[in-house]
Amino acid sequence: MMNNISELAYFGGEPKFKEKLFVGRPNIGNRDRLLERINDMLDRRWLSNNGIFVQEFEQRIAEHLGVKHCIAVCNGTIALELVIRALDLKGEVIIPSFTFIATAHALQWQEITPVFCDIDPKTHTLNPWRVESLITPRTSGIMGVHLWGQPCDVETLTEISSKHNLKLMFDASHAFGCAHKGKMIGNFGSAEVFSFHATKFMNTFEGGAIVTNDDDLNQKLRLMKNFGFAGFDNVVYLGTNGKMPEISAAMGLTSLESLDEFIEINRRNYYCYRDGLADIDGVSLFPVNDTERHNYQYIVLEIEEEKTQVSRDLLIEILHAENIIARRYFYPGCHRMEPYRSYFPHAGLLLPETEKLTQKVLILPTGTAISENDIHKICQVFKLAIASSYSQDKDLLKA
Ligand code: T4K
Repeated sequence: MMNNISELAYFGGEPKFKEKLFVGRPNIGNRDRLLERINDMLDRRWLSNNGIFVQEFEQRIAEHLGVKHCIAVCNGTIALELVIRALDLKGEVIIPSFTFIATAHALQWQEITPVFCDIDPKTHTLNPWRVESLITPRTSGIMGVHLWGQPCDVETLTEISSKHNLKLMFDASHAFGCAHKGKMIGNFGSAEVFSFHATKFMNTFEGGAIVTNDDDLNQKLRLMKNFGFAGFDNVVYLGTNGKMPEISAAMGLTSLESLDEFIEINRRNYYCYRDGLADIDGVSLFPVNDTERHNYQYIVLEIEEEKTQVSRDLLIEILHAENIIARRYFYPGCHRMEPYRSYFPHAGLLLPETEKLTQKVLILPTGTAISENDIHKICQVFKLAIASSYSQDKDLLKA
């Protein structure tokens, strides 16, 4: 138990962890099963191009989500780019700025303007009423992001998109295994996109998937992800290389077998953090709706500096000194990154909630690499850093 501020590594004490604790440490399922699959793949000498692991992976995902089609691809960014193109989006598409940069880049890469919309500070997702005010004659679609696995206001966004004849898609990169009103994420809009990057709750090393209930879109996407090939020597469509390799699908199939365990551990960690941080004024844990299925993949804190008397950024430095590599996702917001910062230098004026949130959010490590004991220690560091700000050590912390 630490009692004195001088015990913090930031002030010269011993770091609480010898090894770094990362946000996004991959979950690894049953290693033997994975190696068995890799051996099987090597024996069959089938490494890519719609192999049997990819086909099985697609089928399992579609079953798990109760969705008609799953198209496995090489990463989440390509998945977004493919859907944007297959839906024929152009001109302007409304998205949140409070997201990972890939959401915006997937549009700009195809010379479509991402129009940044503010978020609802309670849900951290698109504020649908603000969306409506940003629609222009150039708007072709809306892309919501189910940030941290928190579903967007799907119903209102669906209403707005139908009223204005716009396409609606979702970046569900964070939301594999989450549900909205009893229905799995993956069933909303024209299509939804998952990322299975190493840092995600369920990973395929690198990888992603598009899910849709639309047969025509499925056909189109399958052609597009394979250069437009519809059989040997027969290209019928403009395409790219978005294929998921077999080794990724082998990892995905193995991860799917451990999904319940990953959720259980993340859930345990979430509640352990919730209890450990409960009494700290000015620190709030982003709530998870326990009545729906959820993956608990992100431990999202909001730091109110007026109450903690320690800034979010100083807390991050204090944590890093202890080898707790906390992150500021998604600071400073897409609109403050290039090329958007140069294109739209005043975008922040329409994004007051985003601007506030990017100053407050702090993400802590979770997943199968983190134990309850680790979490107790992380919470102690938090408590000591914040409690000290009220004591005689205040000047030291502010220095
Ligand atoms: N849309 C949204 C909303 C997204 O969040 C993402 C990806 C995408 C779209 C695009 O999907 P992909 O094309 O990536 O499939 C990371 C991931 O690289 C990125 O995939 C993810 N979002 C984002 C939220 O997090 P960074 O910039 O934090 O990456 P990095 O290299 O700092 O890694 C994060 C942490 O994970 C580090 O602290 C170290 C740890 N780590 C990482 C890897 C790769 C490991 O411990 N082992 C590993 O193998 O973006």
